[in-house]
Amino acid sequence: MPEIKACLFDLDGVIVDTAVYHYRAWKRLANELGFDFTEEENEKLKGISRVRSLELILSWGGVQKSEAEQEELAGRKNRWYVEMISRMKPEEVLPGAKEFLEAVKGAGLKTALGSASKNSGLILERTGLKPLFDAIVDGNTVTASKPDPQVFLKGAEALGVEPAACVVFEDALAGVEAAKAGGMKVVGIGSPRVLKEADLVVRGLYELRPEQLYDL
Ligand code: B16
Ligand code: MG
Repeated sequence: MPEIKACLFDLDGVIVDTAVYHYRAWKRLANELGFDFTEEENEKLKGISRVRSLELILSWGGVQKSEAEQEELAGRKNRWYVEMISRMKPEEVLPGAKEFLEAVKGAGLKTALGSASKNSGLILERTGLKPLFDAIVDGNTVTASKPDPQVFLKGAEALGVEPAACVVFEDALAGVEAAKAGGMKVVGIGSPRVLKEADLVVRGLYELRPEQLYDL
């Protein structure tokens, strides 16, 4: 087994908690369309692309829209979402995330972002984390969503590291499955009951030290 050389990070739920902003924007959209949207439903959208999220929300609300209308609705939601994330601050980085990124870089490992979001650039800029990533692969560069491994395979390729020498950090089941499908090690962030396939599950990056990555 090759030695670990790179870390690939999901964004929402691992580095920052943008789910709360997604929730507010989707709820406002659902309410405008005449139905409600719960936090439980929002949970099911973690790691899911914007287009697919809207399809699910419309089906839960029992509403049908044409493709052109869906494009307009997704755009409307995104404008509200961007308005909120434009005000994000470095203090919103999840506990231990910045320190862990600095520690893995200090240990000589490469880092990449592997996110479904098309807004990852803005989030990394607002939180001051951009310089800590050697490569960024996100919703703007991928054509297949998690659980397809494309986002992580592209990250490994951008770093010039073989997949087996990469560790992925993921909070969503689809993301853990994507990493496994790509032949990578995975640290799950969340509950071991949900993220069963992960090699190790922790509550947050604050619980981890780079040395632990060599024993996965
Ligand atoms: P956007 P991740 C995902 O981020 C979110 O978890 C998911 O809720 C969102 O729909 C998706 O990004 C797309 O985001 O609308 O900004 O393109 O967990 O893959 O970092
Ligand atoms: Mg996530």
